[in-house]
Amino acid sequence: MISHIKDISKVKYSASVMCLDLGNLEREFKSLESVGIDELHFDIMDGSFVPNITLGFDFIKLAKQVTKLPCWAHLMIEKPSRYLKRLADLKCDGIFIHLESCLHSHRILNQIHELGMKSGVAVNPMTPLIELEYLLDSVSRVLIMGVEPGYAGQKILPQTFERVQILSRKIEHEGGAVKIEVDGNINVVNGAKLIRMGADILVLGSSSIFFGFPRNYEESFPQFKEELKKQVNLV
Ligand code: S6P
Ligand code: MG
Repeated sequence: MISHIKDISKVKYSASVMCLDLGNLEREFKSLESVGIDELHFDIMDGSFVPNITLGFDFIKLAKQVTKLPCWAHLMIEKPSRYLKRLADLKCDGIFIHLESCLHSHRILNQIHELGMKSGVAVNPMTPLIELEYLLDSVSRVLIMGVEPGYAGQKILPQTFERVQILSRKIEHEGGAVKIEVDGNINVVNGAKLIRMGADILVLGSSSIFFGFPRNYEESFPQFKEELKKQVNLV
């Protein structure tokens, strides 16, 4: 595997809120903040763009009340422009829109910026990367989906690694500042390969630290990072 490693100490970790213990959310948010998670990732699904329905705005509202963690909304919905203002009012920090859900993505990205938020574009595993061609100057991040969106607990699709590598090289070649975030089945082995391919931010879900009750992030998060560090040098 041709490596394109970035400094692992600069990798950021975003917690997938749909994988938290939803019955104890306030405690969960505070606990993730105290162990040093970098930010929260809210999967918002409408049952139409994806077959599942998950988190709504009140989850972001609660997170903003009880933590200082940055909140990113991953909008897996039709017509995402309907909800940008609502998210801005909640002080959501960033929004991912799906390339596949927007006919006029540039306009929507501008609206997100005008509302004072950061923007990202999410791409499904089967969408050719060439479709990002004219958007890289307009976003802070690209969210590469390692799985088809809709559910936690899926297996990463093998092309994800190459896709991250191609995108990372392109960004570097063009001197861009866009960050690459990856979402879906981030375990130690996949996470390490993705870091080597050029990932900057990893979305953590059921494959990494969100298992068992009660959750024990004091133990699982440092352990995950430690194992990841070792694995990065092995793959
Ligand atoms: C999937 C969603 C993701 C999942 C995350 C779960 O539609 O966008 O953010 O919540 O992938 O992680 P895992 O480790 O269960 O795949
Ligand atoms: Mg997501």
